[in-house]
Amino acid sequence: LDVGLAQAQTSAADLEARIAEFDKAHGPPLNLLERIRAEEKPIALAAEFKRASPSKGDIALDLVAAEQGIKYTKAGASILSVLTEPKWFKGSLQDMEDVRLATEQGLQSLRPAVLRKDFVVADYQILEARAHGADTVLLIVAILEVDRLVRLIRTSRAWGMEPLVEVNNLREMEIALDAGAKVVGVNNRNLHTFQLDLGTTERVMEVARKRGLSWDRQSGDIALAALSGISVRADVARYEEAGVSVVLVGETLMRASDPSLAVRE
Ligand code: IGP
Repeated sequence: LDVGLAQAQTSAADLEARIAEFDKAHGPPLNLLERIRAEEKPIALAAEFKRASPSKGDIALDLVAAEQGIKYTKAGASILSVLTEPKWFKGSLQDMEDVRLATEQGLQSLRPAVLRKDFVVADYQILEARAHGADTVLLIVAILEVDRLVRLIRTSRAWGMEPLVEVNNLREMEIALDAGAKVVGVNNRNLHTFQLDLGTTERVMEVARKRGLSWDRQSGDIALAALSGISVRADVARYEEAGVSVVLVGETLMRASDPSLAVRE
């Protein structure tokens, strides 16, 4: 994947000033692990704003990010994942900031955590995420050298964010856990082949089990999220059964005429 890093870079000092400003107006970011643990439902929902994708093409180009964010929040989402990658997913930092600002108050006692969904490979993207209202960022093991993954986890935490670390197979899960990831997202879709296999999540969980780690949602050592290809209630039930803490749903909710109904179904 050509990850389209050609966007203009704002200087680190500039971003740091913007983060300070943002925090002053809107408060500090939510910790992802704590936000997941605070959810009372048996499994938390991460609802994704994704206008298009490389595997599906255009999905819903004209949805208004702020409105969709409000719908997701009213439907009970604990996390709002927003694509910011412009080329393949037709996303933007503006979409993410709009979602954050629209879901800040009054909709739920605890607002949903906002996730920057992008190909994060450099520290400045983490600062950029924070400056635009993200509570957390996605770090994808498949596209990062181990040293870089470790560094990006450290940078995220230094800026008050617990990252979501994405894995697609057992080897990547070993790397994520070695790097100290606390919230692991298992992508059921292979990033290179686009092949979808909902059993990926359960298979990868075995690595944590073998290490003696627990993923109980309220008190586990780690939290697990299942990502991609989740479209019906039975898929959610399956992961709930396996003790997964979070399901992330994109395309299905973007196509739903009423996302809150889709969540119940
Ligand atoms: C969402 P779906 O099948 O519900 O639309 O999948 C999500 O998993 C997907 O958008 C995703 C993604 C990513 C996108 C998972 N990992 C990494 C961009 C980059």
